[in-house]
Amino acid sequence: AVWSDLNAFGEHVAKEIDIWGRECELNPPRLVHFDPWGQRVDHIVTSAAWKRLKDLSAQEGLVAIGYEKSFGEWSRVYQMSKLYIFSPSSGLYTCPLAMTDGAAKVIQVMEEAYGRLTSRQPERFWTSGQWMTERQGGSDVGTGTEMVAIPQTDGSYKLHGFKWFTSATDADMTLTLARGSRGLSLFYAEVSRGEDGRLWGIEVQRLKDKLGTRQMPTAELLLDGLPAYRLSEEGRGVASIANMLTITRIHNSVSAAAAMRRVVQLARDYATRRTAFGKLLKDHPLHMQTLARMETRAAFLLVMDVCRLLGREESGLASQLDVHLLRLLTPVVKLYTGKQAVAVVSEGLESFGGQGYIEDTGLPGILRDAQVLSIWEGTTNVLSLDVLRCVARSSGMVLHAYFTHIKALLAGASGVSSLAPAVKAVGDALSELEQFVQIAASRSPSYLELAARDLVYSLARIYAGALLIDHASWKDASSHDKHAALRWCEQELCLVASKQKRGCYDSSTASLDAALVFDQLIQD
Ligand code: UCC
Repeated sequence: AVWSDLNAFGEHVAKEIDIWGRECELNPPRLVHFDPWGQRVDHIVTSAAWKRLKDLSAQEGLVAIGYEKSFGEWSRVYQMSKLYIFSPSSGLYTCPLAMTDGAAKVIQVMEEAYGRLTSRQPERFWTSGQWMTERQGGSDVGTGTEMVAIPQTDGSYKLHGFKWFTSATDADMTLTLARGSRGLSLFYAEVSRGEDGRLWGIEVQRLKDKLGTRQMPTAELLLDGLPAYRLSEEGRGVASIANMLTITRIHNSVSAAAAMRRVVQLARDYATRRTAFGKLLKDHPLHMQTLARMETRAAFLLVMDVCRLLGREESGLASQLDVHLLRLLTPVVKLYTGKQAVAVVSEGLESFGGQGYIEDTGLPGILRDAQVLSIWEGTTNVLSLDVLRCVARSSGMVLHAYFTHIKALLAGASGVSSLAPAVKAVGDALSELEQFVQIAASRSPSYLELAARDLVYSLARIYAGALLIDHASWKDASSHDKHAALRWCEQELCLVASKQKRGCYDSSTASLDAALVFDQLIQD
């Protein structure tokens, strides 16, 4: 059933939806502040294609599939596979879907709104925003949130403040953080209009002029008495929105893997059509080497493994090991695939030569949109620190789960002789990583902070290696599955260990880094 749905949807994407996605890029949203009679209306005008994509998202169950759970623990893998097919042609409609999915996860007790977010009926379907970023920034939301929530006599609240960055602002509702007497809490608010046509409690100040994601409206909002309901306990806002962040980070990873695959497919196709220096690009070994290095299988497996774990958790089937792995891998995979996407898409554009730089090919937009993947939903550094925090908060149990699972995957492939070099490489890297962790555990927090990025890259590369090996040792694996695993494992897998040996995280390093950045002279 899943296979036939994915096939049919793929056909639809290729033949029709892709054109809608392109239309969203060519007809970006605009903001109309006043109607012809001078009344303030703050209308975000979106293209017909954008609206069609909303209806389609409901009909295809792009959020609903994850909640209907018709395929039990595999429902998330199914839903995210569908989004993977959709994403590069979606005109960025995947962004409101990500937030809608995240909100659905958080508000399951609110029957009406939950029913709308997970509906398959276009006329009922709602999308949700996630308004977290204020003028102080979007990373340190704990201290940067100034929005206040004023309690009302009926138990509801009114929100007052300024949201500096709200994505897909044409949403029907939102989740947002605001400050009450006992710190930050999580609030639910609907976006609606009064009889005079004005938005209730909201003024849209302006739309953002962004590098990419231009298909989607992103706005600055002044909230002045927006009616809202508190969802979390008072002061538990960040912890409560964390569930939403897990979902949006997984969506981000799906989009990153999909963007990479799209550009690889385009580059591959072009190589069979374009002749230079007397032969097709595909017959130039150096060109083929370049495309072969734009590896996407590892990213795909990383993403789908996180979806597998999410599905297990949501079906009540997750072991403690699964829960730990999901917590650890969500930031790891978001961070790693986001960075990979920028590099792979950039290389993909270059493989088209000058044409990769020309707007009407549609190629530059892929790069612009890839750049956001490492920024929103937590930058690379913020997520690296999130990994350190989840290791500390679990007293190392998330890492224990990681080591245990990889060893099990490697054991499953031990009988496949053609994979032996890859199995050895991952096994050696894992030992190095265990040694690193033992040494780092006794060091200062600043030591760990300097190592955080390299640690997460190592976690991602080693885990991807194990997944590629596992996939290649499957009975139906092809020769290129094996080749992909061997190739991946030829790179430096545990860079944090080699950098540690070179003293890269020692106490003197931070001041040397600063001296380099600011051209300061150093005393010998
Ligand atoms: O909204 C944005 C753009 C919208 C567009 C979305 C579309 C994306 C889809 C794309 C598809 C195409 S951008 C906004 C982005 N902002 C962020 O993502 C926030 C980044 N910053 C962080 O993640 C930080 O690490 C913070 C805000 C979580 C750190 O704040 P705190 O206050 O220092 O937090 P703590 O102390 O670390 O954690 C507070 C509580 C703890 O629980 P308790 O109190 O029970 O111990 C943590 O365990 O929250 C819990 N917690 C988490 N739990 C924190 N992070 C997590 C987590 N990731 N998972 C589970």
